[in-house]
Amino acid sequence: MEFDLIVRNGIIVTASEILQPGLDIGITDGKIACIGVSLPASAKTHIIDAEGAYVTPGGVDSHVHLAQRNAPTGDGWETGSRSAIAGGTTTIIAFASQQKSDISLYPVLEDYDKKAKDQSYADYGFHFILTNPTREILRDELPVMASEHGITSVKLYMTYEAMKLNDREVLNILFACKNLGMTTMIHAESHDMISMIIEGLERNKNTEPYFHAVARPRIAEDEASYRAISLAELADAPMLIVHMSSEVAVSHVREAQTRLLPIHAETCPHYLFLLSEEIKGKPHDHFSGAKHVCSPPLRHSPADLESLWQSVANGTFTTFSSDHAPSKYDHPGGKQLGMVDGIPRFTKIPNGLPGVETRVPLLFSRTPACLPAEKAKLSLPRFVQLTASNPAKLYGLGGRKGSIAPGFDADLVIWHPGNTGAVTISQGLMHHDIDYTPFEGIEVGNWPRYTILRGQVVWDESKGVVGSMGYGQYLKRGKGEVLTGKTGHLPRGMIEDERKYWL
Ligand code: DUC
Ligand code: ZN
Ligand code: ZN
Repeated sequence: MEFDLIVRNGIIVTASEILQPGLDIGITDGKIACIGVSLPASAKTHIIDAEGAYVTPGGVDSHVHLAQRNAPTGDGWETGSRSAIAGGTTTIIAFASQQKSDISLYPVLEDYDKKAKDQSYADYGFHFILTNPTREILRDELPVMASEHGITSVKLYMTYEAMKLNDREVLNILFACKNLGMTTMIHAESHDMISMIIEGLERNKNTEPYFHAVARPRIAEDEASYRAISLAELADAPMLIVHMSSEVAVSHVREAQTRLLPIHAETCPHYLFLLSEEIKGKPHDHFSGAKHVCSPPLRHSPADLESLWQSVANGTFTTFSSDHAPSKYDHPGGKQLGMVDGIPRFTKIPNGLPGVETRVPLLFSRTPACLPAEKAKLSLPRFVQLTASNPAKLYGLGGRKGSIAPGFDADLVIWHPGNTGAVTISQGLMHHDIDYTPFEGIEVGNWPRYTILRGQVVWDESKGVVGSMGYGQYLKRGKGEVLTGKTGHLPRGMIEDERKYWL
């Protein structure tokens, strides 16, 4: 067997184990051909010596917003995907967003497809954001989107005037997606709780950025998460609740999982590393807190962070995504929209943070690869599950992305051996087109030395980004796998076959 590339002498980490040191990965035609000891090289084989470092699967970031109409100062495909590979992410699943006035998904896909085509450094796919789920879209268009275009997941919002769906609409989508084997992602916050609190805050002239966190208390996420789970239970459909930040909301997920319901949960770096204190901004410049405005908001207490870390470790979270949804800070069309005639108005600040580049190194920094075992927050296999293998399987890329095994795309991250390679995150190191990073000053014990996408080195820490725009391929995804629980349950209190009377 002749290899194009051999990665020698790595410690390969999979979703279930850390393989013995010193193995080689043989790569042919962009795929992993085999894993072995002292694989033979030919004259044309390129060799990378991992020098005993950990080798993990290329990251799969399943929650990324690029080129969104509602974030004109955010990243487009070129800069967002460049930032991804520089931080060890080789696959991005981004959003094609329907607006309420769109009565068909075809022009939406065409529009987003055009923005991404030939622009991406990373492999990519789309989820649809559904804001106007007409009968025709659910009945006629979603099946074609799944079978012909490989778009097998949708995201729904329970809040935001321009996007929110009512419970009946959510149910309709859950039934449609279940029948098609599509995954439903949901943004769970109670719109009515939030809008009532905002009215009171504005009445009392409490409009600085920090009040964004006050406007969206944990209970708004707790209630909506429980409601979303109930809707999924009634429909007997799999669901993933995105960007979870609240201990109680996560406990609802955990409780559903113990009943074997197919309820998945995602969290993001900012909910594990940052607190609402950040939104207060600098003492002489409270508005700078706008840099940390995202929804759900950063929470108040270190106990909030700790409870989420426990759910990272114990398996409650299925995925760990960046929710990269940035806007520039120092730009009149970005976060400065929240400064109106010299008065801060938190409701006008575009929501969201950059994070596609820092996601994988931040989580890796809390594994035993970077910390003494007693201080580590999660194991290396759990790191692989959360950053790569689980999102790949959940979103229909199993067998191709997210694992280091023969037959998979050769998407790899090679870290620094031993305890070398610590980096303090700073804006100057980033490859996005945003003017700040919310993680400024946080030290990570390691940064990817190489990112490899389909057998090509696309990030080499000593040279920078060496991949090329347009190398990223569109991924037609298959049906997602249910990774926790299973369908086929009766909601509590229903008797056998009760659903058949109304389905
Ligand atoms: N939801 C997201 O998924 N991203 C950014 C903001 C939001 O509300
Ligand atoms: Zn959201
Ligand atoms: Zn998002």
